[in-house]
Amino acid sequence: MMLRNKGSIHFLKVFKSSGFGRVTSHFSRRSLSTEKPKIASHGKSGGVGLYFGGGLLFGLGLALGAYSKSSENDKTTALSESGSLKESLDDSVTSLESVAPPTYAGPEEFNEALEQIRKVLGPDSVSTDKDNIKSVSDSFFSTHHPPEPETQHPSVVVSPSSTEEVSQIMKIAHKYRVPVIASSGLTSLEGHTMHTRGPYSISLSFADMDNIIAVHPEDLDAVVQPGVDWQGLDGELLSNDATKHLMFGPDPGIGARIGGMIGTSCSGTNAYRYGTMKENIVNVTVVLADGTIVKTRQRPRKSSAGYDLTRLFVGAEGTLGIVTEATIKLHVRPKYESVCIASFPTIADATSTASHIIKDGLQLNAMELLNATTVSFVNRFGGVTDKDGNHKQFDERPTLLFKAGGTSKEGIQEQLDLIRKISAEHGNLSIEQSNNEEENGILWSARRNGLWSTYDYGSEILDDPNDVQIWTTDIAVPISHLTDVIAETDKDMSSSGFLNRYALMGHIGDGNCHFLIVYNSKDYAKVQNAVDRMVYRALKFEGTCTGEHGVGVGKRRYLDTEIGPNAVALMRKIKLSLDPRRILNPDKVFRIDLTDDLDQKLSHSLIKETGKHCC
Ligand SMILES: Cc1cc2nc3c(=O)[nH]c(=O)nc-3n(C[C@H](O)[C@H](O)[C@H](O)COP(=O)(O)OP(=O)(O)OC[C@H]3O[C@@H](n4cnc5c(N)ncnc54)[C@H](O)[C@@H]3O)c2cc1C
Ligand SMILES: *[C@@H]1O[C@H](CO)[C@@H](O)[C@H](O)[C@H]1NC(C)=O
Ligand SMILES: *[C@@H]1O[C@H](CO)[C@@H](O)[C@H](O)[C@H]1NC(C)=O
Ligand SMILES: CC(=O)N[C@H]1CO[C@H](CO)[C@@H](O)[C@@H]1O
Repeated sequence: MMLRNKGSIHFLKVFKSSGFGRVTSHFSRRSLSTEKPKIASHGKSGGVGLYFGGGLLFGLGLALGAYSKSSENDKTTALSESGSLKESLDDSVTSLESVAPPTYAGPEEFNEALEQIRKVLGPDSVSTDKDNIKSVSDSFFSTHHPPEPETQHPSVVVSPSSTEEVSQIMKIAHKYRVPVIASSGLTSLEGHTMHTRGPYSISLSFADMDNIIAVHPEDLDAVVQPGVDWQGLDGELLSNDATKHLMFGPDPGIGARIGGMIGTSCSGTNAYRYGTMKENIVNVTVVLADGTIVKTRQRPRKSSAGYDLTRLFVGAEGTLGIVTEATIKLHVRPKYESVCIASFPTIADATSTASHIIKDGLQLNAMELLNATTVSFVNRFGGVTDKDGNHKQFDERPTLLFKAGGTSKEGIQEQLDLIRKISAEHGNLSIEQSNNEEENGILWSARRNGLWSTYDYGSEILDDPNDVQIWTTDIAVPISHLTDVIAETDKDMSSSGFLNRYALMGHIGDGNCHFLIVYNSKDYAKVQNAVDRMVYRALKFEGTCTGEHGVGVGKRRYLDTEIGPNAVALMRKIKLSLDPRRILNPDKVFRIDLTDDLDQKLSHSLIKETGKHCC
């Protein structure tokens, strides 16, 4: 690479071997039809534009780099060391200011791409059906909705059935610069699958890639396609004698599938015991932006062979590559499991009980916190019935739910006795335990029905019952700070007008909690401000803006504060290295375009439709 000194033109070698020659010529063609980027050239010569594609050399020797072009007409960014464009291609990180706005396919290129995809997949796997497109464009329970719904949707839903087909699709999308957004279960909550660059955009659906390819009981793993949903997987494992003693740990929203679960690095109530998605993936097959297929590693449970490419893709939200197969860890299902539910006078009593249990080293399978309001929403709307068919009423107090598991009933009873003892020391008001599977389900539904009950509650108390919005936030802090964060947030929320309009649910054993706020659209700004304060509070306590839901578009604004601008710029460097054309799920996790004003526009994003998508 050649780089001249300050004030002069940066000139970069084109990587011939990796198809960048094609890229360059295509780019020149495309750029003629693109709107004028807002970043001006500061280079002394003024005439030489340079497009920056990143330049990170990653473990497998992915051929990556930047390329240049030098035509007076090319209205793309010139990199220079003057003004705000101070970074060079040799820098270790990529600032937002140093990259030109991306350019994407217009209608003609899109149609050409689509024609080619149809040829590869056959017409049945390519749908332009209105309802199909609608179903992948937004969901009523998402915290964020496309601010420009008339354009921010895909024009097609493509459903591949193999890694090879995904690779073909990506080659074509790469060639024509078509944005591709993977969708699996579509239960993510932060606007993860928003087609910000629609309508000439592809929704890549994994509905047809839902096979369990192999289960290896002795190795405690399974190889699955991204369209496998976690409950379906559980059912399959249970239905076979050779595998019924096995389970998969992560348990996010009902309907979530492996591809999206990897995308968000989800967890759920089981993470306390079995870890998050990050700890439960052995290796993955991914298709990169240009169609390259990579297997991240072999199948042993541990390996120290090189960079951890597997985890590069877990939690990447479909921005770095498309997961087409995953080897997942299985665990031995507890032979016996019991659920126990205890109520307390205050949230602080409940959280100190939890801390006490952790300190004592009691290894439970799950430990969940519900606020009094959450329990009351479940009582009213959860529709839980006890074993005699009567409406089940839970004690409307701050509540802890526990799951204890083990190889013998005695072992479990020992754990339950300890829970009872510790709970009593912290002033428990009631405590109830299950005695069989059915009762497990009944008690656990207090947790499971939390979100939907809160939503239903919204339609009862809000001014406009036809405009129920739900803001599902997710913060995590070191366990010792959870009580303080909750208490401060509680005070803030009730004094800023949200009294009895929010529910609290916490994966307390992980220091992770969710506030679910119901509101009418007109109050958007008020909620956003309260959530901002909540997140910055969590950051102050050394926490994170998201413990498990991920960033999507909703939490991009907090990352700079949480991990620092350099860490974000490093993520951007990786993104641009793997996906130089920025076609994979654009605008998620962090900004890739200086001219992107999505954050301001999100406040206009509302949804009027009601009706449940799943469950
Ligand atoms: C009622 C309810 C309860 C929930 N509870 C929890 C909870 O307890 N814990 C929790 O963690 N989450 C929870 N969630 C959130 C949600 O279930 C998780 O984020 C889940 O991981 C999303 O999976 P999905 O298949 O629906 O992903 P999608 O929404 O389809 O996609 C999520 C992200 O992954 C990307 N993606 C999808 N497929 C692929 C692929 N093949 N390769 C690469 N990227 C891909 C997408 O582009 C997107 O960025 C809940 C949601 C709901 C509605
Ligand atoms: C994991 O590695 C094994 C062994 O190389 C391979 O057979 C398998 O296909 C890999 N799994 C994935 C999902 O890449
Ligand atoms: C704790 O719960 C148990 C069982 O419901 C109850 O008997 C006991 O009185 C409770 N403790 C207090 C302090 O209320
Ligand atoms: C943190 C939290 O959600 N607190 C609420 C718990 O429930 C009580 C009683 O309904 C509310 O007053 C709190 O604000």
